[in-house]
Amino acid sequence: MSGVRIDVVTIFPDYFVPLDLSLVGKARAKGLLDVRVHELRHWTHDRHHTVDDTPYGGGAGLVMRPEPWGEALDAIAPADAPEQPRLLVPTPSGRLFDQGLAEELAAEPWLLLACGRYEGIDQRVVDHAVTRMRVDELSIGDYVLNGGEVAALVVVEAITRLLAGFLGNPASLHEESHGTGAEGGLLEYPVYTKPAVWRGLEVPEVLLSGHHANVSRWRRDQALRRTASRRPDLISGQGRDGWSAQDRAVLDELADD
Ligand code: JAH
Repeated sequence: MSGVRIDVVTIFPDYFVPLDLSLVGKARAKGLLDVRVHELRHWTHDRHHTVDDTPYGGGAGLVMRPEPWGEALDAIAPADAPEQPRLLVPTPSGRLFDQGLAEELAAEPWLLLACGRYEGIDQRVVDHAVTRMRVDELSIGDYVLNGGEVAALVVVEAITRLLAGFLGNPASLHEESHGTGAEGGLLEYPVYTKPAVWRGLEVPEVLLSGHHANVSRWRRDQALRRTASRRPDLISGQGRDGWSAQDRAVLDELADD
């Protein structure tokens, strides 16, 4: 297992302190993951380490200047080197980052996350990078953050738990919400643990029955109901085929009311 190298470029390296903790920290300790965080201001030359300037064409806010980014990318991934990273740029206007893309990225040897701030990075940084490396502008959802750092953390964590799973406990990775495996595309069923009655609320009887086929069917029905109610886009996206007779019965019943 060679693992994944992830370089991160940011003006706020402190955002990435959590990567030393927990599962990400363990994956790093095991050699599954090699994260290197770089401070963009290292590649500035003026006394104030300026990384931003006013936008051409006017308008509010500031834009990240291209020169420090160009020097950072050249230093981390020299243009004449045979191997190049896949450049990932978090931005609200990017391609949606989902579980499928997480799985794809977990199979890459080398990723470079470029975290912008302000109104974003001068577009020529991406336009130049595409001449020598694969580039994806990524969105983790339809909301605006103050910069790409938090989105980059999300991307690193989603990838890391897949790396840990490849060696550790692959089964647990497959039966969860948004997995692309057997139950892929459905939300999780509700889960319960002891005590069997808590504040007058009972655990569903079937889960105490020991009847594994009934438990499986109940969980599948719950997952379908939840998904139809909370994320109908995930149901319609799958078409009419691909459902079992029992799945169809549940979905048809939900469609009636
Ligand atoms: C905001 C640079 N999809 C979430 C997301 C990702 C990045 C940013 N905002 C939201 C962002 C400002 C500057 C990136």
